[in-house]
Amino acid sequence: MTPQAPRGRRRFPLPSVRPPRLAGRPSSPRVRPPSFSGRLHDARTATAVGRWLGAAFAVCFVTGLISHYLQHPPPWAADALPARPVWGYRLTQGLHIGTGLAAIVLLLVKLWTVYPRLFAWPPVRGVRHALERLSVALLVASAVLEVFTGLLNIVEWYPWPFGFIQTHFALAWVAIGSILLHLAVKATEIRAHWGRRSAGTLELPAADGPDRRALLLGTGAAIGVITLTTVGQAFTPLKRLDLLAPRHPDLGPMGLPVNRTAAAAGITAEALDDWRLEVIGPTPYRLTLDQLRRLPQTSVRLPIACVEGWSVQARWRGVRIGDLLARAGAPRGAGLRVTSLEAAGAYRVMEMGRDYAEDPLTLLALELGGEVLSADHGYPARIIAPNRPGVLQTKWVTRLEVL
Ligand SMILES: Nc1nc2c(c(=O)[nH]1)N[C@H]1C(S)=C(S)[C@@H](COP(=O)(O)O)O[C@H]1N2
Ligand SMILES: [Mo]
Repeated sequence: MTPQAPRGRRRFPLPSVRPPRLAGRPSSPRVRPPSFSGRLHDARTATAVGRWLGAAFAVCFVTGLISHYLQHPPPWAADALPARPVWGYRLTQGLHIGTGLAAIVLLLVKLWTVYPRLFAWPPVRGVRHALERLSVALLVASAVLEVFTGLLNIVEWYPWPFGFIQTHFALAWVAIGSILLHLAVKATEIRAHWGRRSAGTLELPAADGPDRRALLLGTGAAIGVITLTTVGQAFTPLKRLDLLAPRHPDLGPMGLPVNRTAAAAGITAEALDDWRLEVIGPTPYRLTLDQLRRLPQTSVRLPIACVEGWSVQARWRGVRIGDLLARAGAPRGAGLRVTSLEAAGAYRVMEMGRDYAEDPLTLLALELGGEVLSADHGYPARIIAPNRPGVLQTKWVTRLEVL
């Protein structure tokens, strides 16, 4: 509580952010800057919200990098990617979407807290100040674009001409870079306002009052509600609460969501009629579906974890990829290229490093939940591997190539 504030009528005589002295301002009686008072726009509030926002962005950035490099590993890293833990990607991508959604709330609150600074006068006080404002503009623009492109991606809406993946990836670096710059520029202020009872050096004592507590609690409550009503799409014990999730984990053919249907992928009945699995390696061979079914079958429980945040564990049955590769005379440690029957599409061809190819849980699956795969889940055969993004669980597989 502000010591000098009279009880009952809470006035804040020295607002932390107010349009600074009007010196230099053209004296037009009609242009009056709005005046902001109270703790909700002060540096302590900005710091309190900012550190949660920073934490959310940090987790989102790291999990985003994990997702990116699992999908696009540099050549030297492809064989080093681990197939364990089986739930690894499910967890990191769940965190990516969860912290991304939380960051939207935090970003809006943070912008609201600091927006009075837009009215600072004069707008530029020198080179240093100009650079600082420029860096904040970059931070705000990149952070806002980043979270909103991510949000629209999880609902599969792409109202823009640029590619989502490249843009989201590049903006992540811009955002994280400008956050680090912002932290460096604001280090003194952040330090001064970090603690609960921090006294503002330039402003009124920044002790918490009911107004700030209400704002922070409200922000926390909004994040809690958004998390609880979406996290069930990946964290299935809470699936009954996932009212706001774009996907429900068991809504779809065979109790599993589908992103790309057989029809969308142009998989026709004729194409499936003379389907063969072609395996290319030192001793190439082809198999019909019946021949494939007569090979030793393995059952595994593995999740499909979509980059868009939903994930579901399911029981898959099929032939071990390791067995199929060994039969083609693949040397130990070989990688694999998988091609789908799909005519076009970003996920038609997929490669996996040796850790995945050799893993006993990696299957060319023919069944899901004890039934033959449905067309939308990749009939007649699809890849299922542990600790992999959903986009790499290729459906309608027709060719395996030893690398
Ligand atoms: N050939 C092919 N396989 C694909 C896709 C695709 O577009 N084409 N989509 C992938 C994506 S994005 C996901 S999340 C999983 C979903 O598998 P499901 O439809 O069986 O649930 O399949 C993957 N396999
Ligand atoms: Mo996906």
